[in-house]
Amino acid sequence: MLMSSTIDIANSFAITAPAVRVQSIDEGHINDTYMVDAIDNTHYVLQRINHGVFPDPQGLMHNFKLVTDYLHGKLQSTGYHPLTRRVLQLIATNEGEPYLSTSQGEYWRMCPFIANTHSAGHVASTQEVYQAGLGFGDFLAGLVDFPMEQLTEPIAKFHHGPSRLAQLSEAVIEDRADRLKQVQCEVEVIQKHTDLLQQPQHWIDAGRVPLRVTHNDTKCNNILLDNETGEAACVIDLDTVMPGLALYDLGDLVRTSACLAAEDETDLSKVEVDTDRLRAAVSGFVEGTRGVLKPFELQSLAIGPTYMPLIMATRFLTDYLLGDSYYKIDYPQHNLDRCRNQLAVMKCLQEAEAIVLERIHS
Ligand code: ADP
Ligand code: GN1
Ligand code: MG
Repeated sequence: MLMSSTIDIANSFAITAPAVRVQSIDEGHINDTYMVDAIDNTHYVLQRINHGVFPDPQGLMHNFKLVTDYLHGKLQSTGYHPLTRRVLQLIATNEGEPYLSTSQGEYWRMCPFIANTHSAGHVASTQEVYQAGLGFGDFLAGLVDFPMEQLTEPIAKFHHGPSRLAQLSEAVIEDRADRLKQVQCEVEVIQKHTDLLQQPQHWIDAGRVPLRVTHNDTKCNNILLDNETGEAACVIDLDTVMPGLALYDLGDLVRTSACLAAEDETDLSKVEVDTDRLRAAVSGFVEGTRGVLKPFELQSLAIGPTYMPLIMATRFLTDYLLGDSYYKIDYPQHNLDRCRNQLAVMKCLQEAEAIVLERIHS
């Protein structure tokens, strides 16, 4: 069947009444996301999975279903009291499939729209950052007994520093978009931080930190907060849930919430750390994990706030050198601006290590 519009796509899912309106939600760098209104005044989120970024959408959706079913099962079991009350839930297609794959090779999924919530973004208040930390920590703790071997890796070696460095080196050699001359300085800065890029994998190899089911994309806007209570309501954007380290999840939250500038702010004098928000992120996250993290793992969290912006800077620069094939961009230098911004974030988060340790031991 040829699908003509997003309304047709929306009506391929088993919703309670016909979809009548579809609006684009322009947040996020990866998927195409739409809000769908149905005639009975119910609302949904419809997403086209970015097939270029995720080479195995079936595997990704397999993870999504397993993880959300598991968390729903836990929510319904007596005695489990999560801090985050809602869990995303897939709406099946009219054929009873968990997602739609079209004859054009597209993959779509639908979930209920979580109403009366907002995502905080980089302008979050200290209290919102604390709640985001609680929610992401709670997500990790909720999956502590999940059978990790059942998950596929939607993107291989997603936060693996040595691989990201190797990808950058290959992009430098290829210089496909003839941009290397502009970015020699950024390449050098990243290469100077090879030790940091290797540190988490060294710890994994030495058995010092355990792999857990982590979210791996704990940007501040990937958690919805309740508009009335301000509490963490629902963790979203589950595409990258896979084995990872707790330090990735704390690190990405700090990266996106403790600095006072947007990820693509070009006035780097605005990239400053707000130590209250930094402390709030750490306190929320650690409390949210409710004792599941081991002693060295807790200490390892301290490098998350510099490791994650370094990983992002490496990825943005690689994409810039490769001609912008991965991230959505708004203008030609967008990825380079993001890279420079993330290097500034890493620099200003150098002091975070001591603050994280102090918070953990308090
Ligand atoms: P991307 O992978 O492109 O970042 P997300 O899954 O994060 O996509 O969705 C993009 C945006 O859509 C989110 O930042 C959030 O604002 C909104 N969103 C996604 N899912 C829901 C939902 N179930 N309810 C309400 N808003 C949502
Ligand atoms: C992407 O999907 P979104 O916008 O939440 C990216 C993350 C990066 C982030 C940088 C699958 O996240 O890894 O941290 O952009 N997601 C993927 O803003 O690559
Ligand atoms: Mg997102």
